[in-house]
Amino acid sequence: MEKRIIAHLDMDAFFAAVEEREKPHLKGLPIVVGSDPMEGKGRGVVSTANYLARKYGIHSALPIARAWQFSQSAKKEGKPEVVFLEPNIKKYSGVSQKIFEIIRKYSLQVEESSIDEAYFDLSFVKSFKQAESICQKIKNEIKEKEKLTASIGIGPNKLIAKLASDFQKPDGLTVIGTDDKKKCTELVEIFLNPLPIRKIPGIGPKTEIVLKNKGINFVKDLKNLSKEKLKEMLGKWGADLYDMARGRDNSPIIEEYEIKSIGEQETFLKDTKDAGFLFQKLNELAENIINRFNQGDFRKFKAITLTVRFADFETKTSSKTLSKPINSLDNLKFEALKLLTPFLSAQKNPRKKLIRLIGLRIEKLEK
Ligand code: TTP
Ligand code: MG
Repeated sequence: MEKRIIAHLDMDAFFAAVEEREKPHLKGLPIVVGSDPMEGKGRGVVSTANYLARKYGIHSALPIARAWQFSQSAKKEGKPEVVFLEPNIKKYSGVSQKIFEIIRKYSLQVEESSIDEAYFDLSFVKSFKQAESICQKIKNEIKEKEKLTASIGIGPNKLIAKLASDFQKPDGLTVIGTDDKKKCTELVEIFLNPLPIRKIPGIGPKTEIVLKNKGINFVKDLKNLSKEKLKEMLGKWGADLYDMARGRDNSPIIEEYEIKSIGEQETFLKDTKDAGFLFQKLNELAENIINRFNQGDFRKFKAITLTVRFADFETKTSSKTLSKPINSLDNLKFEALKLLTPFLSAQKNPRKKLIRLIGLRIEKLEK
């Protein structure tokens, strides 16, 4: 295989950084973007926290009520209180598009892998040094035009680029690689060995526990396990992990993902069984989904999935594939209602549990 030079860019504290840039009076304060904390009674989660708020122990996906508690404790210690802001996804998507446009000036092969992340191919420049100077230019341009900082990692593949972009956040530029193939492999190994296993994409909290129970804490420990052993422990994915621990990854840059589904969900302020309320919320979800569907270039959809989370967090889904594809709001509302109704009776809710969240998703989109 030809030598590759791959870069990965990840914006720093993205939602919070955009808010900070637009509200100069927030400079130097801890900021959390997430659902309304309602003075500690809020039930949603943190989308992101800026680096000052992270010092309080606040991070993405933390319950917003916990974030509120952390902020109150900090206040008691005489530190500034957290500024809580609600997300404005439309605004962040706009900024995201501008960032991707800047990257596209320097590379023709770009994979937008999330709202604030992209992989891009720089193999055409032939040297890691040149790739580094291009990435420095990208960072400078983002800083100048968008007043935001990004972290970029460069490596011989997507795996190493992604790990490298995370290595010196915020405002980092990390190169793991060199033009000599053998030396490059050595550099990659030196970089990977001491990383905690949790850093490897795909190792989540559950796999982490399985591996830690076997005394595997760092990437270098992973290398003591044969491919067969890893497969036995983790299934087919174990074989990929065997290669990843050695810094090997051939996955290509995927320029365009096909949108496969459109979904929305809502956690209620209070757990409920009120049918009128639930039907109204379901209608609102359907309206938002149809709006997003109409903005895209799909014409019909054929499947619908409803998610119900009960007060005790038990979560159930119910799906229906239609005999004929549909596209109207009324049809979606009607089908969604049919999926929800059994959860309000003994049929799918025999213990009459209250409902905490409902989610609706349309799938099998057709052009
Ligand atoms: P991340 O890149 O994971 O986080 P970040 O950009 O805020 O911070 P970092 O400097 O560590 O990269 O996610 C990008 C955005 O996606 C983030 O600003 C908010 C949103 N997000 C959520 O809404 N919920 C989540 O659980 C996560 C992880 C991110
Ligand atoms: Mg980010």
